[in-house]
Amino acid sequence: MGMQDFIHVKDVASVGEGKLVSVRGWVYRKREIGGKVFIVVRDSTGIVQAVVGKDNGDAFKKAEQLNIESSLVLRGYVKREPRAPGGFEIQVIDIPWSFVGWQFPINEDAAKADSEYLLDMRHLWVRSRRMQAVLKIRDTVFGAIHEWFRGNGYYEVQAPMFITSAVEGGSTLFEVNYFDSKAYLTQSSQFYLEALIFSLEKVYTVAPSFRAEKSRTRRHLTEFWHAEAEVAWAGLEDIFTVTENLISHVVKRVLERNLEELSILGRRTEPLENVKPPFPRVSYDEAIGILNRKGFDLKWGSDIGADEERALTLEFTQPIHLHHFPEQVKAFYHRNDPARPETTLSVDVLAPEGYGEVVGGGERIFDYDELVGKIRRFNLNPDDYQWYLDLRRYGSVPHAGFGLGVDRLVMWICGLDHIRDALPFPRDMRRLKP
Ligand code: NSS
Repeated sequence: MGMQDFIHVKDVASVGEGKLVSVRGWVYRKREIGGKVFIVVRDSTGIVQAVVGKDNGDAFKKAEQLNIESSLVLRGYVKREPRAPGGFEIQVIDIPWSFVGWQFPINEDAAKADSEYLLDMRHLWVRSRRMQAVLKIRDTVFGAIHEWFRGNGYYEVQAPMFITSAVEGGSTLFEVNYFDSKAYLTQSSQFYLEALIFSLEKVYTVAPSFRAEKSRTRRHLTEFWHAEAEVAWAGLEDIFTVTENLISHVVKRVLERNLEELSILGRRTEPLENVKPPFPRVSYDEAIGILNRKGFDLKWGSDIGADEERALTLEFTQPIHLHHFPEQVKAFYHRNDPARPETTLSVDVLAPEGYGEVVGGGERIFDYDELVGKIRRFNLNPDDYQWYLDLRRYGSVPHAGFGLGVDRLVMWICGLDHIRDALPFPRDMRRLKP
């Protein structure tokens, strides 16, 4: 039997009444009433009801034995049936292949009762309609990111995952044994992208980043997918433009391709329909003002954490550019604003509806002495950044870039409560399996 002999479940309705079809899939639901077995069959495209009558002895016996998630191939005639999902069912004439297997360990009660159990069972739970919907949206998101960068003159590059110095601070570095010495897992490909702009000018990468996040929050993973870009001759203004266009493009593609999946997730589309450039710009100073008027008590210079971000984003219907953070809350490589040196030419993009930070970026220090001075001011050792400093010794240029947390973007687009549901096999401080 070749592939061409089978149709996908979503195409059953369009084949038309009376046609003989074969489908392959898994048992989504099964019940036996009035001498008939009703099987809801699931494949990667959807679900369809199939009916096996008692008069059909051989197929009936096979159907009776099936468990939830047993695999099967069935053949039958398409019939209009308003009560079936999708309005059509398959009247089965035979089941040429089935694998009954063990009792599936996840049932609806278990699913509702305990999210830890579902995480332990993630290798099986990825079959659920919810996970299927998230994974399809995630596919659109990754595809749209590549599409946008490639359509806008960026070269895709790859950076190493084993590295020797911190980009985003030592406290979240994962150390690994590297033969007779030690190495770390990368927190960000940024420094490598900075090296590559001198070759290719506009570069991007989509890769894992690793952070030893010791707290468990709704939006932190220890291994996350990072879409990062770096551009020669670019400044903060360019990062505003690039990030708002990129994010708007991704959201537009999801709205074009995934309305069905958004509906399976119960996700309202209206907040996504609002996403169009330009995004409102809010300076750090303005943000402190807004937040303190809303009852926070923030001093200038304090960090804007998850609670503050949530409150701030609820004031807007679009993602926002939060820019000009004080020096002390941003990593050492951020360029200070010459017009206001206590602040940096930095930006975070915050997703609306309380979701908060999905992007961090801005201008980089391109002057050698300024960079060495700031490394020292941050109590870091310039010797740890030798090759990075070389980029300021040879043909240095103003440049800027950013990192987009793709899992966080998927979390917001899907309207999920927790980042771990935005990817198939999440990693956090307590979870390395499955
Ligand atoms: O730490 S960032 O804010 N910035 C950087 O890593 C820069 N070196 C990127 C660059 O300019 N090339 O992280 C960027 C984004 C952040 O906004 C989040 O969306 C995401 O990466 N991020 C995370 N997602 C999930 N889990 C964790 N732990 C996490 N940390 C950052």
